[in-house]
Amino acid sequence: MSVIITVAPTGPIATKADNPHLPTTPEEIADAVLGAYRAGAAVAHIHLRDESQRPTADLGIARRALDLIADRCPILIQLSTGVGLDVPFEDREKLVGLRPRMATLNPCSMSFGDGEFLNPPRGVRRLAAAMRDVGVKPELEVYDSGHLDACLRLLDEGLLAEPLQFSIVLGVGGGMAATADNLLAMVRRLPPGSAWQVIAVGRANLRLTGIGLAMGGNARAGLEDTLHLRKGELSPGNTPLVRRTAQLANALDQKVADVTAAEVMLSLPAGNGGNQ
Ligand code: KMH
Ligand code: ZN
Repeated sequence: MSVIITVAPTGPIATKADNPHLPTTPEEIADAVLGAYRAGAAVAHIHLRDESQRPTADLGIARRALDLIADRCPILIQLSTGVGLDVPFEDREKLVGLRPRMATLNPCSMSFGDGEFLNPPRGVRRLAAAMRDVGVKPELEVYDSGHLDACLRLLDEGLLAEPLQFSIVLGVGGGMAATADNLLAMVRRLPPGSAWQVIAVGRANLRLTGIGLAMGGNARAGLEDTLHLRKGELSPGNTPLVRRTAQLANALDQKVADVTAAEVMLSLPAGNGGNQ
């Protein structure tokens, strides 16, 4: 049995003030992705930052990051359309025009820590249709049980195609708490044949990632989800987090999927002239 490791090198919130090893420029992000690829990651979940480290949907910055990554390694790109809490939905959805192999689709609006994450129903449908029309596979980020029902409605409407691909996000303030009970309840409800991974944010990251692997899920690792390697110890980059996740999988007698295996496991449409 193989597991796919996705590296999430930079998220929407932390800055270098929180962890100086957080990559924020396209060059730093590409270098971080290369380190993660060498440590076993087959997918890279990508957020961009501007010169002030703010989350951005700037197409030039995104294009540059994707090109630099492609120069370094053949990792599969999953572009975040979540981008950041203060970036308008209309700007976020334009990223699909860069035609990454995958992009995130966040199905519902929600409180997100002290902020708001806006994913209006009409915009979500428009984004799902755009992904379907250009052959970008959606990675569905569900933060609560009702978000799964919203995804199943999109499936009924023909805006998504099976097999579906889910991230079960645990530990965001405003979403499900990071508990094994919540994870199990979600996994039980996924359509048969769905690919899934845990995104466990913050302190519960290691424990819930391990539980997800033991349950047969894929895994995500990186500074987007936790800045720490263990309590009180900042991770000196993304590679140590990816390496530890690969070791965890190996200890469970699971192989780490390479890019070719991951493409098959995720039923990715063929590359369409965009980025990996
Ligand atoms: N950090 C995630 C929990 C996305 O990438 O589409 C939220 C997020 C969404 O970043
Ligand atoms: Zn993200």
